[in-house]
Amino acid sequence: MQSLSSNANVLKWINEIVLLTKPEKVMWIDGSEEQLNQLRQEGCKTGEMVALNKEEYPGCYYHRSQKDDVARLENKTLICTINEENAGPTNNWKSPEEAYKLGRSIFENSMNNRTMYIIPYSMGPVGSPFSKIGLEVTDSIYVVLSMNIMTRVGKSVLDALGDSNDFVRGLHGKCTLDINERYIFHFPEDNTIWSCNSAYGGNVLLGKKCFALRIASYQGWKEGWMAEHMLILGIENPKGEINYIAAAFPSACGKTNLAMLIPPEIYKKKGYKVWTVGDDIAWLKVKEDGRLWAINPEAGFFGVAPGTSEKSNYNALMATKKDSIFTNVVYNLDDETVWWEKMDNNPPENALDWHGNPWNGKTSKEKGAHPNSRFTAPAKNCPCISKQWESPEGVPISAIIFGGRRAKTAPLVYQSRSWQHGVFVGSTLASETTAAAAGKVGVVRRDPMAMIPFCGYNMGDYFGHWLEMGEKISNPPKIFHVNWFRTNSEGKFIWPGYGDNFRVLEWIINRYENKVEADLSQIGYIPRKEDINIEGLNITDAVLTDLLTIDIESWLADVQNIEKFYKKIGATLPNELSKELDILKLNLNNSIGTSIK
Ligand code: GTP
Ligand code: SPV
Ligand code: MN
Repeated sequence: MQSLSSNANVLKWINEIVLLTKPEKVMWIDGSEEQLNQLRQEGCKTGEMVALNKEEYPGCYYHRSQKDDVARLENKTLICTINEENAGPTNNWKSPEEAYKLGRSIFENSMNNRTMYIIPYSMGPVGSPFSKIGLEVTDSIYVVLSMNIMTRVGKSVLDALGDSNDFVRGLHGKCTLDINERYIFHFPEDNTIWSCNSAYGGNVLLGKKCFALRIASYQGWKEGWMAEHMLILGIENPKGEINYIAAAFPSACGKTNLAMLIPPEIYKKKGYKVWTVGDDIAWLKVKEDGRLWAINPEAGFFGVAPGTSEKSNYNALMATKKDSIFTNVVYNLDDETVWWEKMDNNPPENALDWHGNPWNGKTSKEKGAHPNSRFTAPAKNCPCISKQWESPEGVPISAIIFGGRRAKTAPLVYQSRSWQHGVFVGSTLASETTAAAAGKVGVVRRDPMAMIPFCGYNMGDYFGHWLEMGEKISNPPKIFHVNWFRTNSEGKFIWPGYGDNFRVLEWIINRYENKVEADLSQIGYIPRKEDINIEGLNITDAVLTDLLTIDIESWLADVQNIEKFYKKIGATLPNELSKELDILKLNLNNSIGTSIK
C-alpha cells in the first residue's frame, strides 16, 4: 500500500519498525469509513470480534481479551529515562539501552504473517494549540477500531503534522500475548512508547494512559503545562452561567460517573444542568487571563461496564448504544446483545461469560462480566456532551477536586486553604485499590493526584511542577477533596453518591463564588451542615454529621502513612509540602477548630 505520509521523520521511523517486526503487509489508516468497515468485517471473520444486534446496538462489536490480560499491568509498565532519578521512586525504571534491547528481542519478526496498521492520531481537536500528534503502529484490528473511537484518526492528522518531527512514536504488538514477556515501555526523552504481548485497552491504546498521561506529563513538565488524570464537567446554573470543574480520582473511583451526572430532581426543576467535557484525562494550560484552561484530549470513553445502568449512569449507557466496542462483558446468545453486573435485574440465561464459557445469569454463582470489563464509546454519542467539548481553546477551570475511596478518614468534602495546601492535599491522595489494575483489591495506597500509575517522571519533580504552575496562575481554581465512599460499621456506603454528588458540587461552586461560609478545621475548610442541601434525601442529621466528621485518631494514623510515603519520595520532595505536613500534624495535635468567614 502506498504511504499516506511524505514526512521524512515518519517514514524513517516506520521503516525501522518494518525491518524489526517484518509484517506481511502494511496498511495506513486513513480514517475513511470504507477502510474501517473493511477492518470491522475482517475482525469478525477472524473471530477477534462479534458484530452485535444491528437494531439495538448498531455499529457495535463484542470482544474478549485473554484471561490474564484484562487490566493494566503496573509492575510491567516501565519509565525508561537515562537517569533512574528522572523516573523516580514511584515508577518502575529500566535504562533506555536495556529496554530497547529487550523490546527489540521481543518484537523481532513478531509481525510475520500479520498486517501492520499505522494509525495517525491527534490527542485533542486537530489543530488546537493544546493538541499533540501520535502515530501508533499495531498488529491488532481491535486496537485500530478502538483508537478510532478514543482519538481523532486519519489523514487530516498527517496533514496537520506536515514535515514536523514532533510526534509520539508508538509501537504495539500482540506478539504471543505471553504475560511473562508483557511490557509497556515508555521513553519520555524520545517521545516513544513500546507495548508488547498485551491486547488490553490501558496497555495498548497508546494515545490514552501511555501518551496522554505518561509521556504528556513529562512534556508538560518541560513545556509548562499539565497532563492530569481528571474528568472535566460544566455546571450550568438556572441563569445559564457555566462553571467548569476538573476532578482527579484514581481508576474506577467514579470519574466517568461524576462527569455524566444527572442532578437530582429538585435541581433539574430549577434549571441546573451538568455537561461532560471529558471523563478521564485533562490537559491544562494557563492563559493570558490568568486562569487555568483545559481540554479533553480524547474523543471517546473507555469506561468501566459493571455498575453502569440506566439508573446509575444513564448518559454513559446511552453513549454505548451505537458505534461502540464492548470488552470482557457477557454476550447474550439469544439476541446478540451485551450484559454486565448491575446493568439491570434481568441477566441473560443463554449467554457467554467473559471467559467465553456458557453462562446462565439466573443460576450461575460466578460473575458474567470481568469487574474491569469496559466499553469504548464515542464521546459525541453522550446525551450530555458539552457544546464546548471540542473547543480548541478549552474551558476555564473554576475548581479542582481530588477524591478517592476512603472508608473512614476523609470527610464528604473539604476545601484546601490555598493552592500550596491544595497541592499537599493532592499529593497525599489515597484510595482503596480497584480492579482497574492487576493485583489485590481494597488495599489503601497513596495515589497522589490519582497519578501514581501514570506520572511519566519523578513524583517529587511532579509535585514541584504543580507548585510552580501555581505561581503562574494568577487566578487559580480552588482545590477541594471529596469522598463518596465513606462506610458505616456494617461496611455500607453512607452517602448515596452518583447524581446526589451534585449537592457537593453545588457547595464547591458556592465556595468558588464566595456565596457560603465554611469552618476552618484541622485539615481545611469544612462545610457547615446547613450548606449541604439534603432536601429529598433519606439521610439523617446524624449521618450528615458523620459524613463531615474528622476523626483525629485515624487522621493521625494517616499522617504516619503520609510521612512514610514522603520519605519514599525522598530528596525531590518540595520543602513546601513537608511544611504543609508539619502544619497538618500540628493542627491535629492541637485539634483546634475555628469558625471563619
Ligand atoms: P477509570 O475509567 O478506571 O479511570 O474509572 P472512573 O474513575 O471513571 O470510575 P467510574 O465512574 O467508571 O466508576 C467506577 C465504579 O465506581 C463503578 O462501579 C461505579 O458504579 C462506582 N461509583 C461511581 N460513582 C460512585 C458514587 O458516587 N458512589 C458509589 N458508591 N459508587 C460510585
Ligand atoms: C484507568 O485504569 O484509569 C482507566 C482504564 O481509565 S485504562 O485505560 O485501562 O487505564
Ligand atoms: Mn482512568
